[in-house]
Amino acid sequence: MLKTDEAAIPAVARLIAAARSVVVATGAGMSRESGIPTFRDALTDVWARYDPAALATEAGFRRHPARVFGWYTWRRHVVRAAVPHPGYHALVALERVVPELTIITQNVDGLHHRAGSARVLELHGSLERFSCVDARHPFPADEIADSEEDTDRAPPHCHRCGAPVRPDVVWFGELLPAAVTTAAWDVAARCDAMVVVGTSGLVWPAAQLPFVARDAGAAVIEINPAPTEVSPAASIVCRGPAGRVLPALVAALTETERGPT
Ligand code: BV8
Repeated sequence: MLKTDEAAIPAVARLIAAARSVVVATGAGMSRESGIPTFRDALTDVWARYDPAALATEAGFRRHPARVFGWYTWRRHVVRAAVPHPGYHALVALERVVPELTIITQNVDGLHHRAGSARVLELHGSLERFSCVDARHPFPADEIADSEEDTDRAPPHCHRCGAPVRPDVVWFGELLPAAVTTAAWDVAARCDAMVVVGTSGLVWPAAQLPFVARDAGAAVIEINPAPTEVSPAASIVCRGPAGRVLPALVAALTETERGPT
C-alpha cells in the first residue's frame, strides 16, 4: 500500500494506534523547519562550502584542528538558537499515546532532548559534548565558550592527557558508539512500526535501520517531501514536511480508538 501524500495519515494513525513499540528514526530534515540547514540542501546548507571529508573526519581535524573546531563550535551556536518546531512537540505527545516510543536520531543538534522527548538514541553523538582526540577523555563543555562566527579556533587541550579536544560526534570512518548502536538495532528489529523522518538514507550504517525493521516484519512509514534511498523500505509514504505531517498524525491518532491516555 504505497500512498504518496498526506492522505496517508489516517492509515498511518491506524498503524500507530495498533502498535505497542514504535521507533521514529530522524535525520537532518527533521530540523529543517527549525532553521537548521540539512546536509544536502543546495546552496544554503551547512556543508555547501566545505568538503565533509576535510572537516568531519579525524584526519581532517588532525590536519586542521582550528578550522574543524571552529566549525563545530559555530554549529553549536547555530543549533542552540534553533527552536524545536511543532513536529518535535508532536513526538513528545506521541510518547503519551504509544506504550513504547524510541527516537533514533542521526542528528547532533539535541533538538529532541530540548523538545522534551524521553528516550532518544543519538547515533552520531552531540554538538553539546566534547572529548580529547587521543583517549576520548570527556572535556567539560561549559569550558568552551560560544562561537558566533564560523572562523578558525584553536581547540583546548585535555586536562588529563593534554591531547587536543574534539567534538563528541561520530566522524566519517568512525564506528558508531557500541551501546547506542546495540540499542538502536535491537529496537529496530523488534518494533511494530518505524516512522522514518527527514533522512536521505545515504549515510551508513544508520541507513540500514529501516530495512532492519521491515525485514523483521515492522510497518515502515516515510515522512519526507522527496523520495529517498529509504523509500523502497516504506509501505506508506507521506510526501510532506515533518513540521506539518507529524502534528497531523498526532491529531489523527486522537481521533482513533486510542486517543491520549
Ligand atoms: C562507519 C556527525 C564503519 C558529524 C555524521 C569510506 C571510509 C569509511 C567509511 C565509509 C567510506 N565510504 C562509505 C563509508 C561509510 C560512511 C558513509 O555512509 N558515507 C556516505 C557519505 C556514503 N559512514 C561512516 O563513515 C560511518 N561509520 O561506517 O564506520 C567503518 C569504519 C572505518 C572504515 C570503514 C567503515 C559514520 C557515519 C557518521 C558520519 N557523521 N554526522 C557531523 O554532523 O558533523 S553524518 C551526517 O550526515 C548526519 O549525522 C547524517 O547522518 C548525515 C546526513 O544525512 P541526513 O540526516 O539524511 O540528511 P540529508 O541532508 O542527507 O537529507 C535530508 C533529508 O531531509 C532529505 O531527504 C530531504 O528531502 C529531507 N527534508 C528536507 N526538508 C524536510 C525533510 N524531511 C522532512 N521535513 C522537512 N521539512
